Amino acid sequence: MSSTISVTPLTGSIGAEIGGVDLAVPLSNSQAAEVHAAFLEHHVIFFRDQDLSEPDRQKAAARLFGEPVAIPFVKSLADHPEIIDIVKEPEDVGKYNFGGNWHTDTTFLETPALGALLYALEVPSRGGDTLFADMSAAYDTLSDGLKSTLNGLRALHTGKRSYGSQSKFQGGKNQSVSMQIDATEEGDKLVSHPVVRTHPETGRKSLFLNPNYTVSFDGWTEAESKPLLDFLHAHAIRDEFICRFRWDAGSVAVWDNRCTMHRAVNDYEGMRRHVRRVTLDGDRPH
Ligand SMILES: O=C(O)CCC(=O)C(=O)O
Ligand SMILES: [Fe+2]
Repeated sequence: MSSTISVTPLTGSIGAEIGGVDLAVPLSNSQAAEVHAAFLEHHVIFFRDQDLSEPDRQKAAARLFGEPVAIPFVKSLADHPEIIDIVKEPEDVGKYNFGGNWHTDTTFLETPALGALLYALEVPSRGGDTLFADMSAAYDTLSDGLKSTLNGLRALHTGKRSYGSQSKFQGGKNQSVSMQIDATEEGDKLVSHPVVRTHPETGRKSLFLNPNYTVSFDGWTEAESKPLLDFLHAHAIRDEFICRFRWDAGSVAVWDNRCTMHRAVNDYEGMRRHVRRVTLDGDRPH
């Protein structure tokens, strides 16, 4: 079968830019299959010069990868519970930057997101890049001894520092001008996930931990957990496992949240950035 799309890897491990695709119209079956295969192989894929400013079009594009789903705590678009606007205004200087710490989305839920499709409507003239880390490369490069230890462990995840009683948003504080985050007691819930997760579509193993939401290994104290969690978090963001995406208006990123972390770089104080996310429904990690 001759290929109609181009796939240009960004690094030796993670990320590829896809060309020859217009996400605003339905893809042929073979194009959709090639795009999906690139998503699974590269863990995060990027498209340029797209027009998904119509929310229904963005959701239709996201359905190439999974089923759009609403997420708790962050205010969604009116009429589109599966879409959130992520906005930093020029006057949001010094405020919390959404997604600004290394994380995997919604691991505080029993069924964390499969992934997300992020579309850029407005970007600063420089800065505001997003970093992505390959958690299967991070797992593969551990020693056999540590791998076998981690395969027997589970970890506890919670949204309490972002969306619960320890949230900096409690009482409406620290909100950026154009976003609304509702921190509640619901955010304090703890959920347990395996530390090593097997990808349901590729069968590949990856580390499933992140510094934002993982608080301890299940059955260990936080103090006992911290040294090993710190080691794993530092290991996971080694240069070799990371790519960095420079956005333009019209750029799209789609990440596989089952085997990656990401982080929004906060280096554009005084400028506006507006990206829009469709979150995809995930399954229970195994
Ligand atoms: O704004 C970004 O680049 C990413 C923000 C984020 O963490 C997310 O959309 O899940
Ligand atoms: Fe995120």
